[in-house]
Amino acid sequence: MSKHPELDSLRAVGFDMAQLTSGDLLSYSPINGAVLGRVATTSAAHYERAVAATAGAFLQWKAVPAPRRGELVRQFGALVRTHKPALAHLIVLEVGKIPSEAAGEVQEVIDICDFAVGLSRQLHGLTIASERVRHHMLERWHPLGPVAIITAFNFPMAVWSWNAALALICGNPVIWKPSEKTPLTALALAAILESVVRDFSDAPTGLSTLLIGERSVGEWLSRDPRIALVSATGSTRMGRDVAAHVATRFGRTLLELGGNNAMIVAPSAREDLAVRAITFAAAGTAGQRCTTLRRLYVHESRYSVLLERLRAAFASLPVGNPLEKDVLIGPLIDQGAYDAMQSALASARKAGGVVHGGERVNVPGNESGFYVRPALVELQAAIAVSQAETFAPILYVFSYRTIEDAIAANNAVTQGLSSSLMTQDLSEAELFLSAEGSDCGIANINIGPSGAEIGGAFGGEKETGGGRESGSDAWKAYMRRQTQTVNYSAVLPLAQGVKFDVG
Ligand code: UN1
Repeated sequence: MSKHPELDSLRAVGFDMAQLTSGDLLSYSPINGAVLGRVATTSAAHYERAVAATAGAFLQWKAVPAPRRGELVRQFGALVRTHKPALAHLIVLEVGKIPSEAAGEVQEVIDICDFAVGLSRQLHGLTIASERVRHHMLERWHPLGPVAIITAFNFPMAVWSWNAALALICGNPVIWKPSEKTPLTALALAAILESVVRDFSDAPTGLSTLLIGERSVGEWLSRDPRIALVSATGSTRMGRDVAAHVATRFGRTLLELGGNNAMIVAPSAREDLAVRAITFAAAGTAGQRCTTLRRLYVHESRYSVLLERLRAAFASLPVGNPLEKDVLIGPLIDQGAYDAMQSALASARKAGGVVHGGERVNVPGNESGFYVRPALVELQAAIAVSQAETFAPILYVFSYRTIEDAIAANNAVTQGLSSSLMTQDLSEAELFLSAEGSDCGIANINIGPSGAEIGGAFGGEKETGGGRESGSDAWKAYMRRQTQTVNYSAVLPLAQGVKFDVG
């Protein structure tokens, strides 16, 4: 009997957790610290073989018509639908998300596949008027080359799929280096894609590769001139290293790094909406989304009432084992996350902040898990820890007087991922969304900063890295642009009226 019968369906695609009993990398469940599996990490020799195969796969895959490439992604998405409950369960086990959020993450995978299938018939270029007689100009998009995808533990499936679904329909093979904290979710999802690739007549071997390993694997990929694009999600520190290595070889990067997302609650904000939006965005996913709400600016006229309601809401949040009914806040990923949270709270206290919550919560039977009560920290002004991203549920709360001050505070951090404003005032909303408003990649009105849909481009400015993944025209990052000029006349006029007559 399997210990997790919910996962049994995945055996059909070759994923069997019961067989993952040897290897140098251990996967722990944050729920109770139990070892879920042991997997082997990639050696340098294996890396060499894998990247050589990927480079070979590119030569074949780029010649396959894009709608046919879309068909592969359609089949993959269909299998993910079939296995959605099992995949979500695996996310609960390996990341500690509550089932509803884990299912939502798998839904993102399905949604981006649907999006990519449609896109495979819409990789539109341009026609451009030529200044020369009987000439025409075109702009076309061609496959780029092997795409490496480095992902973080907190969205162990969705972020890979945003990149992989687009990269594949754009004609590129994909190489995935998942977080060393979540190898099993990666193995399961990669097994599904591999099962589709195996049966797909025009898919070359090496189209999809999984490389399990530590930081060194990410560094090999960043330095490897055979990798056309490195798409990396994680800390700003990691992104800085990746960007530097890739830049020295003139490769491309797509970076989705740290966020420090804010919300402004204006005088006209609907209070119930604000409380729900804040609580989900700050405390949901145990504060471990890139888009998590970390700073709250409340108009001084609303401050004391809203703070009381938030204190009550945070104090009553059900924290516990995500496999148990009605739990909304699961564990932090590991002790490192817990220590970082406690050290940020200690710094805040030292700087005069008033901390509500934030303590460890004992969950009987799961004493090795790091469960915490989400924290509210009242501050008079920004301090070092409120300017940094701590990947834990800490919400720094400030009051403000004018919307201009609040927007300036929203923008006064080095990160620029997501932002939001709760208001019923049209002028404030428009100001926030204007060029004088939020400087982030994502700006929302009357919803929190997290929980983006796949249809929009996802990513942020400044130290968030500038990359855009997922919807809109993010696909262009996975292709190379070619400007073409065709002369169908019998003469050779030169552009700009240049004369160069020979013979
Ligand atoms: C992330 O945390 O890296 O917008 C991704 C959201 C999710 C994706 C988050 N759709 O919160």
